[in-house]
Amino acid sequence: MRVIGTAGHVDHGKSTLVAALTGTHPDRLKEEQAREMTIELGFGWMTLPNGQEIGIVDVPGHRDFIENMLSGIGGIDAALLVIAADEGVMPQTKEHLAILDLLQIPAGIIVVTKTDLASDPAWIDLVETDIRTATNGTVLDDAPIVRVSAKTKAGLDSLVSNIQSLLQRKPARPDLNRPRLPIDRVFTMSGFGTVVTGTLLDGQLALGDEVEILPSGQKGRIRGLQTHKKKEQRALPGSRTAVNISGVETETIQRGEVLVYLSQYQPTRRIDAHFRLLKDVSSLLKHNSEVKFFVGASETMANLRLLGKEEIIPGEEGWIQLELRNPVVAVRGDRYILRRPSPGETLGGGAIVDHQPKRRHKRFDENVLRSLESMAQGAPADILLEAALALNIASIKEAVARSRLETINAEAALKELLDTGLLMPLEEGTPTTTSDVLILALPHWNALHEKVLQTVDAYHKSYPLRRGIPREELKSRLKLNTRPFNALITNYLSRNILKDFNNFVAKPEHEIRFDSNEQAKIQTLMQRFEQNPTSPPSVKDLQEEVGEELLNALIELNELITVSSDVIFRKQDYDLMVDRIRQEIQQKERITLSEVRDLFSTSRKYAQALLEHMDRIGITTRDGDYRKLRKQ
Ligand SMILES: Nc1nc2c(ncn2[C@@H]2O[C@H](COP(=O)(O)OP(=O)(O)OP(=O)(O)O)[C@@H](O)[C@H]2O)c(=O)[nH]1
Ligand SMILES: [Mg+2]
Repeated sequence: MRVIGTAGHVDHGKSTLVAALTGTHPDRLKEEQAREMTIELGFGWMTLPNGQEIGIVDVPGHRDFIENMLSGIGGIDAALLVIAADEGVMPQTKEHLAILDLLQIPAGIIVVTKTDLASDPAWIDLVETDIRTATNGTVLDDAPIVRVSAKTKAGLDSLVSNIQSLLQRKPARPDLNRPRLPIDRVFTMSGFGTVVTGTLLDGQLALGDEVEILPSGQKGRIRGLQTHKKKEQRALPGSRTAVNISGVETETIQRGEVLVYLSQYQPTRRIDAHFRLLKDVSSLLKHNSEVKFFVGASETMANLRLLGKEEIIPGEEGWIQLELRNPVVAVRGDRYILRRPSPGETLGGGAIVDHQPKRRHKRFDENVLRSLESMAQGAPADILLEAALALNIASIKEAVARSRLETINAEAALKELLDTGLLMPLEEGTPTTTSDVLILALPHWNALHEKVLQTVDAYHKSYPLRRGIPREELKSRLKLNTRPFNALITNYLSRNILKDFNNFVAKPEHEIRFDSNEQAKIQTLMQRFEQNPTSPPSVKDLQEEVGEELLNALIELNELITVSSDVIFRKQDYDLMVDRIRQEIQQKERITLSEVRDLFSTSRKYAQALLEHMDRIGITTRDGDYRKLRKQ
């Protein structure tokens, strides 16, 4: 699932563009409609030409509402920076762009809209030159520029195909098995109760699960889940998600709180971070400033302590420690924004380096600065996990080599990742940093697991009369090499997720079941065997009579025994004949083909097929015209 968001100066046409894309105007409040201005976040969704549904967050452009914009922009996969052709780059174009850059939004498109108001294309060329100057060196440096008019609909198709190809190129949000939903809206729905919405990150939510709202710590249960107004059993990471919670009152939940599973996250009141002060802010940043801190959908006042410096001048970077007035839920790596409370101004932002520093740091301690430096590089476990993610299925040795970690760090990282289940060994064996054991990072494991179950299920649906899917076929559908495939199947068999017969695997609950029509066919077929047990109809006849699938099912179930490509007997007739031949040879030491033929009053064809079959499976051996029992 994907979510994109708008950005740009007030009145430049963001909401009108969203309305043109989705068919629904995102401004819902009376006040918004009266003032023709977005105040709160707006939401919509659309289906791309490839069938993928995406959510859209529409933000206000007015400078007074920039904090509302911040609460919705956090989890988006791509931004549409909307610029009106008649006005060009304006103050909040720049401010929103700076915010997208500080948050390191993964992708973006620059939309020059209202082109119907700028009749001279040369003017739009000038506007674009201006835009390129503004976006130079930011996350939108090489973003495509698309010219549209939401009024005449010109250029909208091109915008949509740009959105599609942009999202196709960017990986989906990972599933880290620890969902968090930064809440950007809370409301009561009559008949249902409390509903919270947000862009889901880092994991899935499932109906019925127990959840917690942090930092307040209230517990409840998921009564309903919706994505794009459709009911779901499960919400996927990266999707706009509405959660109906039982057990928590609407009034007790604040926007900015986070919905999580129990004991997976903890609120924090102190944060270490890397910070960049924007280059066109009005003044330098001093130690001990009061600032407003924004992360996820939350905001709080904070006291800022500068580490290793007396001040940061515009355009410069540094280390900071924030003491938060109210607790927030955030983790290392999250991007944040700082604003000056009054007069309101976006100062800058960066990445959280430690979300739970143990102490108030001494400001000029070389050790503290060095440790922040190395934490910013990433903890060894994160680095190893990234390496495993990049490799997909690989040996531990390969993942460690790719991570370039020193042995001692790699050992600790490996242990941590195996203990927390973020790395899954696919094979038995001691998982040391030098071992050949194949591993898989949890998100890939989850994806592979879904795919295995789906593939086997789909096969059972398509071929209900088969015992299972051939191993080779499953392997090729999963696009796996032999070793990882075998490891995976062995693992599944040992955990009873699949069962196997020779070269087939199946879901444990799968059984061949015949409907009444099939049962009638089987009965008729068996009567034909009954009439001539030792000279039954040919395989071709049987196939014509009941169809290949049904015939194969009876063979699978051992009701029929294939003796040659053309001869099939009923199990009971086959058993009798084999026993009889065995007895005859025991008495007379040997038997000829014509004796067998006469013994069962059948033809040479059947006698020969049966004897050759018995040779093949090791009961008899041929000696000239005779068959003898094979010596044990
Ligand atoms: N002619 C013309 N007018 C447009 C176009 N797009 C938007 N407008 C008009 O521009 C005005 C502002 O549009 P909105 O979509 O509300 O702008 P916005 O960017 O959402 O504004 P805020 O949310 O307040 O920041 C409205 O009167 C729209 O009708 C367009 O493509 N052509
Ligand atoms: Mg708007």
